[in-house]
Formats: sequence, structure tokens, C-alpha cells
Amino acid sequence: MRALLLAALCVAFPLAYAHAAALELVADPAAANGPVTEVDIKDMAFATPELTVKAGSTVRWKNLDPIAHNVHFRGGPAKGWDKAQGPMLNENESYAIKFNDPGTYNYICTPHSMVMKGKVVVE
Ligand SMILES: [Cu+2]
Repeated sequence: MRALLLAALCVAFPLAYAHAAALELVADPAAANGPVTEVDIKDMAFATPELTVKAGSTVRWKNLDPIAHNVHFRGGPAKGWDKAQGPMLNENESYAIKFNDPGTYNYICTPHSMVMKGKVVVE
């Protein structure tokens, strides 16, 4: 039974085992492990708009505003990533991304891109 389950998982997620992508969506933000840096989203802004982390770190955003925001990576190492535009987060919802590759990752909030911008530098 256990072997069957494992085989089923390998068929369902073959790419997950093929290689580590530059960016990985952390399925359960609350359970993110390893080094985690928190960024609050508050008053129509990313509270820490620029931060530097080591490769392999996770950044977790939490929306504290009563209106919805998201995290949307544009260009750079995130270019072409199919999950670059994160889902809209309601108040108190979180979103987490693990950064595997060094580089500069610029992001915005899609509907408020004029005022909400951020940057993660991965060393
Ligand atoms: Cu926003």
C-alpha cells in the first residue's frame, strides 16, 4: 500500500523531483521550515520593501489589511515562472515562497502596482 502511494505521488509530481526551481511555492505557509523571514503587508505597503536573505530561505508575507493584496514577481529570475502571480490574500492570510537561487527578485501587488513594490535579494 505504501509503495503504491509513493508510486502514485511520483507519477503525479514528476517535475518536483526533476530539479529545484529558482522559486518554490510553499504549500502550507504556516508550516514553512528552515530560515523564514516575515514580511507584513499593511497600510497598502510591504512593511519591509527590501530585504536580503540567503539562498534556501523562505519569505512569508502576511496581509494585515482589510483589503486583499498579493505578491507578484516580475522579470529577473522569476521570468516565465508559471506561479509568478500569487493569489489575492484576504486579511490575515499568508503566502510563502522559498528562494533557491541567488538573484534580485522584484515584486508588486498586482492591483496596487503603482504604490506596492518590493524586492528580495537572495545571496
Ligand atoms: Cu495590494
